[in-house]
Amino acid sequence: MDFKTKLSNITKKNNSLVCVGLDSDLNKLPPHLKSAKNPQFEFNKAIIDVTADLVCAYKPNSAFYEAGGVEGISKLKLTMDYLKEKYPDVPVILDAKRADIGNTNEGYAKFAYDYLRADAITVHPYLGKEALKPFLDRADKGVIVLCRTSNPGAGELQDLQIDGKPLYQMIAQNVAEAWNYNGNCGLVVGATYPIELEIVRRIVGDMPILIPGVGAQGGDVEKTVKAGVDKDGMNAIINSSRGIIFASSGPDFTEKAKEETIKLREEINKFRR
Ligand code: NUP
Repeated sequence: MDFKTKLSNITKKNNSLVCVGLDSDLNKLPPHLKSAKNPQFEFNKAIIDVTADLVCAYKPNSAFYEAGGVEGISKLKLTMDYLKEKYPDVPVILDAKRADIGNTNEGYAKFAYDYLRADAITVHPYLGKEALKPFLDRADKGVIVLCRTSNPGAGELQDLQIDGKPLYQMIAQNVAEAWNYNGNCGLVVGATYPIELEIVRRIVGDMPILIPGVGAQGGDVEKTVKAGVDKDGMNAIINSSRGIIFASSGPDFTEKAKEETIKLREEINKFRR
């Protein structure tokens, strides 16, 4: 099943636009887990088991696993395998922001889609459509392109004017009109920029938009939802990582993570059309 259909099915089934970010920084794990054999995996498994019926996606950020070298990657693989086996209907987005020349992208695509079995990956648009072909050609998998990121300095390049339009709008337009030939593209727009989010939503229709920046980065949930959903109240993947997974660092971390996920899901649903 392709990424967009999978996303739509689980959004309806779980009545949720919440994506839980599995940014399981080894240094921030609850102390009682640090002595476990596979701490990052045990942590993820515990978070996943209490949230799987409350989310529309999971998004592990590769950085927190790459930081641990081979050991870290093995915990990411264990997490991906666990999700595929136990919760196959929940899509998993590998947040790795890859992109290189086409030949090299073949390797990145194999790692994300075939080895890790991710349903989607985040990529940079900088090398253009031609280079991204190894991702874009995989009709069954999602390609989520950075458009207007959540960080304070996002505008330095992304707002540069080209033919009277900021670059991020050109990217949204190109992805919607040319890159999405398999219907498998999405965009990333930060919750910290609701005005830009609304503009991007207008450009791309019902394309999925991954929206990080609520929770720890302070994005406003009401503005995010109103600007980010499509006309049917769908296709916004609203990510919170630290705000959910590190809500508590004690033995009650699963209960707190569940509580925060429910709270965010309910708040989002208040503002969906
Ligand atoms: O623009 C972006 N902003 C952002 O925070 C694009 C992203 N992919 N992210 C990622 O979302 C970031 O790398 C992290 O994995 C997650 C946000 O985490 P948190 O601020 O909710 O803890």
